[in-house]
Amino acid sequence: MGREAWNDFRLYVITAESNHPGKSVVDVIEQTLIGGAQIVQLRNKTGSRDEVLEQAKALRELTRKYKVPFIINDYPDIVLETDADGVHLGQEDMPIAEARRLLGPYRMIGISTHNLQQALAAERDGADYIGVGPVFPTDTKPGRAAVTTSYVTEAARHVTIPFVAIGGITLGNVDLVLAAGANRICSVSAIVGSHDPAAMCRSFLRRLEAGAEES
Ligand code: 3NM
Repeated sequence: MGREAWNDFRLYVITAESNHPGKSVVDVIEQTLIGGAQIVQLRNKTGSRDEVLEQAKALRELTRKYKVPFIINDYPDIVLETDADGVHLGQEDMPIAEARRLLGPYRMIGISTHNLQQALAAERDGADYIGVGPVFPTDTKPGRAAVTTSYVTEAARHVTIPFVAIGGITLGNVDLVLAAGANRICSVSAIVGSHDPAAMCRSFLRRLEAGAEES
C-alpha cells in the first residue's frame, strides 16, 4: 500500500489504557475497528518498552485483519520490528528527518503540532500528516493550552498535507470542529473510554459523513 492510500482516513483512534480499566487494549481497539475506525495509533506513555512491544505485536495483527493502518507513538525501532505502518512524533521527539532515515521512504510519519508555524515546518520536513490540537482542553493531555478551532481553520487554509483535529473532541462539539474546516478527527477518551466504542465510532462517522456532504 502506497503512503498516499493511507490518507483516506477520517476517523483516527488512539489507545489510552487508563480510559478503560478492566478491558484490554486489544479488545477495545477491536471494538473501534468493528465500528469503523480507519487508522489506529498505539500510545503508551507509561509502560516499559517490552510492554509497548507486546501491545504493538497484538495490534499489528489485529489491524492487519481489519486492513487498517497501524501507527506507533514514538519507538521507530518497534515500528520496524512489528512492521507497523508508521510512527507518530511529538514536537520534543526526534526530528522528522531522523525518523525518515530510520524508517525509509514508505512508512508514514505523523507529528503533533500546536500552531501554524509548527505545521508548516512539519510539511517542509516531509511529514505525511499532522495532528492539530488540542482543539479543546483535555485530561488526556493535561496542562496543554487549547488551540481552539481557530487553529483548525488556519490549518485548513494553509496546510496541504492531511491534518487530523484532536483534543477534547466529543459528539457534543465535533460539528464545531468540522465547521472550522477539519475533515479528519481523532477522539481518544470519548471513544476508547465509551461503554460502547463501536457505537461511538459509528456515531462519529455519521457526523463526519454529514459534514462532508455540507462542505
Ligand atoms: N495529542 P482526547 S491532544 C494525544 O494536541 C493527544 O497533540 C494532542 O485525547 C495534541 O480525545 C491529545 O481524550 C489527547 O481529548 C486527545
